[in-house]
This record gives sequence, C-alpha cells and structure tokens, in this order.
Amino acid sequence: METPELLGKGWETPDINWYPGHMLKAKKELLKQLKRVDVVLEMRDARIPVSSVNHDFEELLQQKKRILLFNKSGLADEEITQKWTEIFRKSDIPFLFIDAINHLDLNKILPLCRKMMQEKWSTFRRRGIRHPSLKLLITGIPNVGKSSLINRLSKRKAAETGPTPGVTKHQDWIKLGKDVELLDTPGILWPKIENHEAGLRLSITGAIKDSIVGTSMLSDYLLEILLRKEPEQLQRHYQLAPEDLDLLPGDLLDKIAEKRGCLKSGGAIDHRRVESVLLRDFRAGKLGRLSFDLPDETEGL
Ligand SMILES: Nc1nc2c(ncn2[C@@H]2O[C@H](COP(=O)(O)OP(=O)(O)OP(=O)(O)O)[C@@H](O)[C@H]2O)c(=O)[nH]1
Ligand SMILES: [Mg+2]
Repeated sequence: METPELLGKGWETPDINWYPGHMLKAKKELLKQLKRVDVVLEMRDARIPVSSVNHDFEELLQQKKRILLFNKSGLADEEITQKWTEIFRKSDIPFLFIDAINHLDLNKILPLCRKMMQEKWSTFRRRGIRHPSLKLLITGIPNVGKSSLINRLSKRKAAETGPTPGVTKHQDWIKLGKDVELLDTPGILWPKIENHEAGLRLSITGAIKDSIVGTSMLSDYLLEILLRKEPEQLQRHYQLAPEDLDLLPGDLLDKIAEKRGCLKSGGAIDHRRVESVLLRDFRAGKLGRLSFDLPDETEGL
C-alpha cells in the first residue's frame, strides 16, 4: 500500500472560496425537488471518491433512496478502485463504478433504480394500475460527468456538456424512454473548501476552475505525483530522455515546454501554456490512470 506522502501531502493552496451565485441558487432548487424524486443518483469522481462528497447534502440525501455513481473510472487507477469497491461494499448504499464516456456499466443504472422501487410499486401492481414514471435526480460536484451520463442514457445530446466546471446552470428534466424522467442539475460545491488536499484534488480533477488555485501550483502538484507514479508514461508521452526524470519539477516543465514548442516569440518558456498542456493531457487520460484519494489516508478529507 502506498504512503500518503506519495500523493502530495503538505501542499498549501490559497483558500478556495468558489461558490458562484448559480450554485447557491442550484442548491435551493435541488432541495425543493428532492421530495418529488424517487431515487437520487449521487455522482462522485472515481479518482477522488471521498474528496468529491458534498458534505452539505449528506444528511439530506441519507433520507432518500440513492445510488452512488463513481464516474470517470476509466481515468482512475484500477488497483485503487478495486480497494474502494471492497470498502463501499461494506456500506449499505448501492454503488457503481462507471464511465460515462467509455460506457462502463451504464446499463446497470436503470435496472438498479427499478429494483429499488419494487416495494413501492407493488401497491400499484396489486391495484392493477401502472406505476408512475420513475423520477430520478442527478447531483454531484461540477464537471464530474452528470450531463454526459444523461446524454448516454437518453442516447441523444439532451444536455450540454463541456470540459470546464459550471456548464449546466439550470435544472432540466429529460425523458429517458417512456417511463423514466431524469433531472439534470448544476454541479455544486460547498461555500468554503477548508481542506487543502481535498481542494487540490478537486481542482486537478476539474471540479474547481483552474484560475482559483492557479495552473502553476496545479501543474507542480501533478508533476510531482506523475514523477512518482507514472514516470514511464510521462517520459513516453513527451519524448523525454531518461535523465530528464531526475530534474526538479520546475526544470522538467521547462523541458516539456521545449518539446511541445510552448515558447514565447523571443524564445522564452511560455509557462502558462505548458501548464495548460500538462493539465489538459492529464485530464484526457494521456498521462496514465491516477487516483488521488487512497483508501488508507482519507481521514479529515
Ligand atoms: N474520461 C471521461 N470523461 C468524462 C466522463 N464523463 C464526463 N467526462 C468529461 O468531463 C467533462 C464534464 O462533463 P459534463 O457532463 O459536462 O459534467 P457535469 O457534471 O454535467 O458538469 P457541470 O454541468 O459543470 O456541473 C466533459 O469534458 C466530459 O467529456 C467519463 O466518464 N470519463
Ligand atoms: Mg452538466
């Protein structure tokens, strides 16, 4: 098992206060809708299954039928996901590790929801009438893939999606076939993210706008982890020499900038550009599969 130090312990981020007006509004609207829905799909990021919990809602959601959907599994470390699976199996909340882009286990979601409704629907069956349509609500942190999942389940581009957090700004009911309705909601964080580790992990995986922590700190953090966990992939992807991996992260980033032509007109390194390249490549899965929350070091997250 890895030690916590491997995953960036000790990084001090600036305080993260990113709670735009639409999120506060979205939270109020979500609370209003909760009564009307049968099952809540609570989406978390498979790479940060604990840091992506919205503790603001935990108590409220506990009173609802809910399924935890750990999305973007295709980007998470398989071994660590396996360990998380064993841990979540011990809780009584149904869960699935899915990938909305790579179609992993998406076909299990609706049957699981229907199974959870069997008892409630049995009264309709006994009276010989059809049960009402299944009403689902999807909630989770920004950019975790809520709208992408809706598009997959509805087999059309029913909801807008995008690579930056905060794409969905309003709730929207979307029909899935004849008897299922799914409410897409804007991603919601909590007013103040006090835990620096969790803040960095939420930023690196895309739930918080890059400008809040800054691409410079994000890329340093990422490089440090990549150098420990995926050095070969890093070397291969940027065609680095083996000795480049011994460089300090700042110097290594300069090397990557040279390889990728991230230079200003006079030939100086364009730091912003290379930082963005690194973050983009990582988020597209080109630098290997990484999980940031580890089962044995989540205390305080
Ligand atoms: N690799 C991978 N990428 C995903 C997955 N799901 C979504 N994405 C990508 O993540 C980004 C965000 O997806 P959205 O569906 O817009 O996320 P959202 O949760 O609706 O975001 P907000 O509306 O901003 O809260 C997009 O670039 C998607 O292509 C997934 O399972 N795997
Ligand atoms: Mg969305």
